[in-house]
Amino acid sequence: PIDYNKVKLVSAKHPKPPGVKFTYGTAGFRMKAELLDSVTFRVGILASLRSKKLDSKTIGVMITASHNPEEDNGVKLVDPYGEMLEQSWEEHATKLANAESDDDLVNVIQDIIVNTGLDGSKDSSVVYARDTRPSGPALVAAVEDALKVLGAKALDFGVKTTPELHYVTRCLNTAGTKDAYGEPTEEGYFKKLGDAFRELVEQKPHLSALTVDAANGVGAPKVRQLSEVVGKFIDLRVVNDDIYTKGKLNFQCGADFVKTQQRAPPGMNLVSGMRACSLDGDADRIVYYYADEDGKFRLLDGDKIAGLAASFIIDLVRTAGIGDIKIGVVQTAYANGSSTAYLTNVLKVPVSCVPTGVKHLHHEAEKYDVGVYFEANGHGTVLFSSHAINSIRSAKGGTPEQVTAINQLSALTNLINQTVGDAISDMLFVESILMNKQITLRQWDEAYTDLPNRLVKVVVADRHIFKTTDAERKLVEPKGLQDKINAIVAPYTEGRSFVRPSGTEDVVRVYAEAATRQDCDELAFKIAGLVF
Ligand code: NG1
Ligand code: ZN
Repeated sequence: PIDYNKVKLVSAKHPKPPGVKFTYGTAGFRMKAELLDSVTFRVGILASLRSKKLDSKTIGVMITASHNPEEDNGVKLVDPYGEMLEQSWEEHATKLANAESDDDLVNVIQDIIVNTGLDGSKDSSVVYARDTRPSGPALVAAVEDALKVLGAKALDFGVKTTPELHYVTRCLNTAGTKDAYGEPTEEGYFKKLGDAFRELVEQKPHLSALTVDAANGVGAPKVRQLSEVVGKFIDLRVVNDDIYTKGKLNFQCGADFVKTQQRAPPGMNLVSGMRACSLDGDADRIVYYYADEDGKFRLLDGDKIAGLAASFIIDLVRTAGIGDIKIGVVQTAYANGSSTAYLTNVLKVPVSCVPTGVKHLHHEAEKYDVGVYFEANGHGTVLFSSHAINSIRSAKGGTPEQVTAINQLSALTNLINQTVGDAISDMLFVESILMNKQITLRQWDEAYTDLPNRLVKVVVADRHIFKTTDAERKLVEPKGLQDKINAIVAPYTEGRSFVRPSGTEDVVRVYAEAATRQDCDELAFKIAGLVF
């Protein structure tokens, strides 16, 4: 049973900053690190409660603020199979974080116990990890205090990428079952990826070196470790790998910088012929890029990865002769209009549009046998249903081509991290496709031409007054604003624009695309002016 007096005593060492209102958003709790001590302690408590609720299955806790500045941090929970925390528990998280006093905290814990019908006397088990942020160790200590006071089994997974934590959580909970996902260790993770990658590319000629911008984050040491496993097949050159100098994390580098600035990180010296990609601060996003013959920067973002992935898998399934496999792609409103047109008209694959946030994409992708989902910013993965996996594993194949395609599909189910978007796994996935097709980044890029687009942040007094519908593509509130947006967009050729409140920052985001760069910028400017 839970010793509430002890909870209060330890909670007193992790006091809530008065007056601050916390919300468990699309990326868990995320803000300036100095505000997070009490939140992280309480998330530790929630992790233990969640484990008790789920028959002592292991729950994951990740401490990271992804692509956000180094002085920020964040904390989120991972459910037993590596998914995001079940939505109904987000509310419990928010209530726990906002309990003003230690007594209130105990009341909220007791409410959660009653509300969810969990048995407080059950054992609990929690695995946790952090990225390279300097604030990480202190926040880990806060989680550990919580686990100790609740008597939870605590597994410190150390400094890891977010997707590694998702992976290990699933491994721990499936060990010894028919759904076993892999060895619950970092070595197991790299071995699983490495074996699958080798299977896919062993016979293929090598490509030129790939420069990997690791955002001065946890991706740097991890890509180096990966290199030890796959170095025979792929030449990885890590840049922006300084995880020790203060202030460097995500600063003028990384996937978010490259995607939003639409340029290479300064200092990379991207020249024509080079192949490059950028990870974000916790290595769950990746974007590719190159310079064309004129030295002009060209981005291959999450939409381009989704197109490449879908086309490769469609071909494999067709060649393998496995019928009855429904392939679909899931995007958000931020997907470039040209990518949606390419998927729909050229690949002829069904496309769904869902609200921003991985959980929405993930759930929608689960509706297909093979569900490809990517956010334009480079976060995404491919999900294989158990029907798809069984069909692939039981397929025999009559011809050598069929056998190869079946083996490749089977390897893909191991290469792709099916718990969450994973920059390292996605990078190997992309590389294996490029090696199989023997194509350059430029040739990949030729599938379709992006419409010029612009994403702007607008700081407003209260972003919560903005309410959206239709997968966030239309505003329902403030009343009348959507009509004004429509009127502004109407005259622009291939014009599209929408406005939504961010779920991770205190801003409203304005997205615009149009046939020309000038039109697009003008459109974004006008719509931002409306919102402001
Ligand atoms: P918000 O702040 O809700 O726009 C951002 C990204 C999402 C997602 C989350 C979680 C954009 C436009 N939005 O969400 O795609 O990645 O962060 O990290 O890139
Ligand atoms: Zn991230």
